[in-house]
Order: sequence, then C-alpha cells, then structure tokens
Amino acid sequence: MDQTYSMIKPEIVAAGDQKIGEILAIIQRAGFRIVNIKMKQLERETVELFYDVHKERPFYGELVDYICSGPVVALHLERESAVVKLRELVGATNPEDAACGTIRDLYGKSLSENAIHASDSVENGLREIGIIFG
Ligand code: FUP
Repeated sequence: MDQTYSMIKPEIVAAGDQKIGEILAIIQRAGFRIVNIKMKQLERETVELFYDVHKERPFYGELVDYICSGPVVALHLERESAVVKLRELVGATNPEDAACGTIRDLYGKSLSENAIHASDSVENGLREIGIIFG
C-alpha cells in the first residue's frame, strides 16, 4: 500500500458540505482509504513550507494567499499505487486541460482555483502528510 496526500482547496470548502461530500465519494469509490482527515485553516508558515518547491515561481505568492484564504480539507490517503491513481483521478493542473470526469474537470474553476491538490511523488506525499498532520 502507498500513502498520498490530498487537499480540497478553499473555494470548494467555502461552497459548502455538498461539494466536499461529492469529492470524498469520488475518492472513496476509486478505492482509497481515508487514513486521516481534517478541515482546517492552515497557518501561513505551514503553507509556505508546503509549497516551498514553488518558492521561485511567479505564482508562489498568490498560491500561498489563496490556500490561506479559508479552511481546506486535508486528506491522508492509502491505496495501491496511490500517487499515480490519485493524480489520474484529479486530472491536469489546469481544469481546461483536465480529462473528462476528473475532479478538476468537474469542480475546478481556473488554473489557480483548481479544486484539489494531489502529491506528485511518494516521497513528496510523505513530506506533505508530515507537514499537515505532524
Ligand atoms: P499540480 O501538481 O497539478 O498541483 O501542479 P503544480 O505542482 O505545478 O502547481 C501547484 C499549484 O500551483 C497548482 F495546483 C495551481 C498553482 N499554479 C498556478 O497558480 N499557476 C501556474 O502557472 C501553475 C500552478
């Protein structure tokens, strides 16, 4: 079994419980086990550390502001090939490019407000689980 980290982003959480429930159902139907879950307003320092790899990118400041703009739903997930399978389920970074039926296709609004995060490697997943869940 592999571990991965996912995070339902603020614009979805702000839209209310129904969308959160729908996204959790998609994840569960795809065979993921929820090891840990919490809805939380993240501290700025936590988000800066979380997105450290993007520190030099032009969108870093806006990305941190956005993730700090309201509570997120943090998810520690487990499944065989969890990282690859979750990224398939989530779709491309830009919802406009996301395959039909993926979470970003169904729920994403724009490149920056793209509904959900999914770790891009097993190593980063463990790092992100550590940052968010301790
Ligand atoms: P992903 O792995 O699909 O989440 O994408 P990245 O790690 O490349 O980017 C992380 C987040 O930064 C994305 F979810 C959205 C945001 N982003 C922008 O706002 N602008 C960009 O040009 C690229 C990414």
